[in-house]
Amino acid sequence: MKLYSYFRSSAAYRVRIALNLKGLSFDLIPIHLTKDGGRHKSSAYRAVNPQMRVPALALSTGEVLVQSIAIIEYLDEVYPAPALLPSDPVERARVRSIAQLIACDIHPLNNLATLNYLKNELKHDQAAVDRWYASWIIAGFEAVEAMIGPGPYVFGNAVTLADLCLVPQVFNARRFKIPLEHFPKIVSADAACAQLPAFEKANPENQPDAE
Ligand SMILES: N[C@@H](CCC(=O)N[C@@H](CS)C(=O)NCC(=O)O)C(=O)O
Repeated sequence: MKLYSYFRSSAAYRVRIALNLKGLSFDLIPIHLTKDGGRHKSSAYRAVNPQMRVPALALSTGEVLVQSIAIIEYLDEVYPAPALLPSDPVERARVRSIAQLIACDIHPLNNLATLNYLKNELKHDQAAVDRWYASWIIAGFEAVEAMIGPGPYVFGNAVTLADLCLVPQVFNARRFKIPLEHFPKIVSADAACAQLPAFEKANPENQPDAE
């Protein structure tokens, strides 16, 4: 398999964790999101993913999957161990609700394209963009903190899709210096995940394209 990735992309980070947890080897193809005006906008990459975003996962059959959650659920179906979704339907829905809260309600508002639009099209200054960024993280994390269990991971003793979404979002929050002291359960789940080699290996700082 080939993973089109960018070291700082939190959506690609989710997929890197899933591949590592499942012990799958893959070739990492870095797609720089800012050099040359964004290499994800090249015609070569557009042929891989018409949405021109990372991640994309090219399977050994040549088929290409996009959208991190769809990719992770595909991996979970084809390589079921360790399971990333609980078998109980209510628990599964709870795991997916945290994953979607992060992937659908926080991340798109803070994505590179959104931040660039605020700056370049709407002419907001960096301070206003930073306020925008922080406000969506904080609103989202307040909900996550209220919804998750005492740990060690987001939903108890097993790592789930929810952890795969939370850890990259915490990494981003720290990068943008968002105070996390009001989110002790989030910080503790993130710390528990950090102990696992699959998460450590997927960390942006440990990627071949890290800067
Ligand atoms: N919902 C998508 C989000 C993908 C996405 O937005 N990726 C970002 C990096 S985290 C990207 O490629 N951004 C390029 C841009 O904003 O122009 C997923 O989960 O895969």
